[in-house]
Amino acid sequence: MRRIIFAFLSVLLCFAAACGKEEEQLEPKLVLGFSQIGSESAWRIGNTRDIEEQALNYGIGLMLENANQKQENQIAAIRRFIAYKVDVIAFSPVVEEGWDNVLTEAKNAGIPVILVDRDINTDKEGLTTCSIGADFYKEGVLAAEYIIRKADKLGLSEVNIVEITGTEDSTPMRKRQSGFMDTIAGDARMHVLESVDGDFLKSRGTECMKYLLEKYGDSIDAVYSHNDEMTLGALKEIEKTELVPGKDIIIISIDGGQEAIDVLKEGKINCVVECTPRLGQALMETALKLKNGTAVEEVIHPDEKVFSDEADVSLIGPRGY
Ligand code: GYE
Repeated sequence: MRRIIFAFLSVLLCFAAACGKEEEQLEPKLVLGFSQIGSESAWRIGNTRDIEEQALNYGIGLMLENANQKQENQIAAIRRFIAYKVDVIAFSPVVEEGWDNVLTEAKNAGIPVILVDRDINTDKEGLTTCSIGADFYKEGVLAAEYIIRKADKLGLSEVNIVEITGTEDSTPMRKRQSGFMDTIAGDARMHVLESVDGDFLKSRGTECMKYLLEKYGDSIDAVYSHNDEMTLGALKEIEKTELVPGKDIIIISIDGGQEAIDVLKEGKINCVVECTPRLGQALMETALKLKNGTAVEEVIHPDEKVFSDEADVSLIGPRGY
C-alpha cells in the first residue's frame, strides 16, 4: 500500500514541478494496477524500476504489487485492482496456466488487461488485450545458433549439453527450451544430457550445477542456462572443480544484466543472449491507448542482441540492470 501512495504522490509532485502551479493537474491520467512476479533476478528488479520510472514519466498512477513468486498472490492482487476499479490492469504471469477465473472477473468488470513479459495459456477468448515482452522462442534459437557456430569453430564432433531451465510452466522456460531444442535438432553433434529446473534463482543454479557435475563430470561440454542468475550460481560450482568455465565448458546465458556481462568480459561465459527488462515505456503507451479507446498492437517484442566471445566484448557499455 505504501508503494501505491508513494507512486501517486510522486505523480502529483511531478505535475506540480512541471506546471509550476500546484493547483493544476492533480489527477493522474489513469490508474494502472501492475502485479509483478517477485524480485528473483537483476532482470526482474530492473523491470520493476523501469515500470516505476516510466509511470512517473507518463503521469500514470501506479498500484504496484510484488507477488513474491506466488501465483495466489498475483490472483489476490488482480482482485484488489478490480475492487479498486483501476483503469487498466497489467501483470507478468509467473506461470502460464490458471488465470481464467480472475481474468474473467476483470473482463466482467470492464477492465482491460495487458500481459507484461510473460504469457498465459487459455482456451478462453478475450481475457487479455495484448502482450508486451520478449520473443523467448527466438532467444532459444539464438542460443542454439551460437553453440552450433562454436562447435564449428572448435571443430567439435560431439557436444554434450546440460540445460538449467527457468521456472517450470513459465513462458520463458517453455519457449527458451523449445527454440533451443528445435534448432539443435538438425545437428547430430548436439546431445542434451539432461534438463534441470533452476527456477530462475541463483541458489538453484548452484544446486543444479552441483548435481550435474556429480552425475556427468567432465563429459559436460556446454551449459545452457535460461537466465543470468542461474548462470552465476552455476559458475560458482564449476569454479570449485578443475574445469575452466568458458574454456573447458562452453557457457550460454540469457538476460544480459551487468554482472553476467562483466563475467563475459572475464571470459568465463561465452555467450549472453539479451532480454531487455525495459518494457515500461511500451506498457504506459499501451495503457493510455486502452484508456482512450485507441487500437493497440496485439504483440510487442523489443529488439534483442547477442553478446558473445565472437565479438570484442570490451565494447559493451553499461547495462543499467
Ligand atoms: O529472464 C529472468 C526472470 O520472464 C524474461 O524472468 C523474464 C525472466 C528473466 O526472472 O531473469
